[in-house]
Amino acid sequence: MRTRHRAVRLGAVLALVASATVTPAAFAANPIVTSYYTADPAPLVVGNTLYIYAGRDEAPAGTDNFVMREWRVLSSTDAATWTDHGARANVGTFPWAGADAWASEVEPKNGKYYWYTSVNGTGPGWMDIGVAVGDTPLGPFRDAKGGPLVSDGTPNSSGLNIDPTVFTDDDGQSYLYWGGYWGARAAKLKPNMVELDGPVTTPQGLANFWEAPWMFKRNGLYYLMYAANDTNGCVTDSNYACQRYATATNPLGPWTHRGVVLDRVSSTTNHAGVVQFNGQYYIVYHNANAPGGGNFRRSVAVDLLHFNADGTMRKVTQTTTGPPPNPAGGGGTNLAPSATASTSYVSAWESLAALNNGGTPASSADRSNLAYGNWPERGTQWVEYQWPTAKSVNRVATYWFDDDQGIDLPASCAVQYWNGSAYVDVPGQSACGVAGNAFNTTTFTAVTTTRLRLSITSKPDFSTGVLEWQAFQA
Ligand code: FUB
Repeated sequence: MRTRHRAVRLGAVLALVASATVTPAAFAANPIVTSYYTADPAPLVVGNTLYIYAGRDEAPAGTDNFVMREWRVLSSTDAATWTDHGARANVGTFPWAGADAWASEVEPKNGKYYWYTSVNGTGPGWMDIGVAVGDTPLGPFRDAKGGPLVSDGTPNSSGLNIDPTVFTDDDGQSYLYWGGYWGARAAKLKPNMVELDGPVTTPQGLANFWEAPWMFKRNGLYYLMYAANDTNGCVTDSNYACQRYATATNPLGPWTHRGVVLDRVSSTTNHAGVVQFNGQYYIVYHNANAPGGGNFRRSVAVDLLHFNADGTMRKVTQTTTGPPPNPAGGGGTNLAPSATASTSYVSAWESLAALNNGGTPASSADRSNLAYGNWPERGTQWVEYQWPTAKSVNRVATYWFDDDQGIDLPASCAVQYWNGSAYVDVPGQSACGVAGNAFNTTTFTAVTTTRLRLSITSKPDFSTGVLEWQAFQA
């Protein structure tokens, strides 16, 4: 990996290019773009939209160097289908830089969007951290500082000043993390987001850190995920890398290493980001899986990320299909909280209140917002919502409970409504999904009713359960 970056440095004399204007195009499945190469993805949720900021690999086939001159933006409203917004910044955005549009991340603050980038400055040293700013997630972006935020001249900077990740805590304090060549670094940012506030620190406890940090917070716990390339449970060939992660109770650590969350991918570099969108966690990363792909012709992929009840992350399953569409909660009003729930049966130690208490489960085993279960009943059971006045409903989203004991994911389900004299299936319903660890969305022709029912049929020898059931106004 060291050789790789050095080779890039020697070969990096790149022309500036202007942002291309690209007609938005739709993509789906993994990799999410196959018409050109994308790398170093950084996700960001703004409203109902999930953005991915990514570099573009332009290296011709057979080239053993990065050729990267621009940063691009993709967006989605369901984490499954993507729109290409083209290049929104490039090395020319920074008049003091000349090449190497490496990894970046966008952070919203002060009503603006700050795009922190790795870029090769023309001053002394090699890679720097630059920061551009724009008024919308799509820009236009302009240099926010007139020079690097971090360079080789910054006291205690990393051996390779790349891969910025910015995190803003609940108290409004923002932090910058970055680094490569085994040198992780962290610093507070001033409220203006373009100056470091205090000394650069060296995070403690990030076992085998190599590059590509990604910082986030979940349930009060801080997570720092990063690329490692050790051969002790990470990869068998140190030219490749995995994603390890550590947790802390303070944004500046000390950190406790928790394990590997993403195994090696098909490219030598491994760069990832984590985001919660519509109640579901996702990991975005890159690989070499697009046609003609390679270590310098990488492609961005998206997959589901699941947490265990103790806050640890489950290892990611890398797919070629990508996650199922997840528009749940993204648009539409969830009518469930205003409904009264009832059921054919609930176990005395479980709770019907789980259905509509607004929880966002981390996994199908996550009981932190209560769980509805009907053990030891089997066969077909139901849960139901009743409203005092009729509601028009055309979509539900169900997060199933699975305790790995007597309760398993169901064999099948159906959405029904009270038509005034009987319960009947809602018309035109899409498949009633029974996947674990995600919201299963079922759409149907709108019905106006006071009672909506979820009929659940168990697998033989198991009971069933639900962690959250959302019902959306048409
Ligand atoms: O894309 C260039 C560099 O490769 C990134 O900055 C690193 O994280 C690695 O992915």
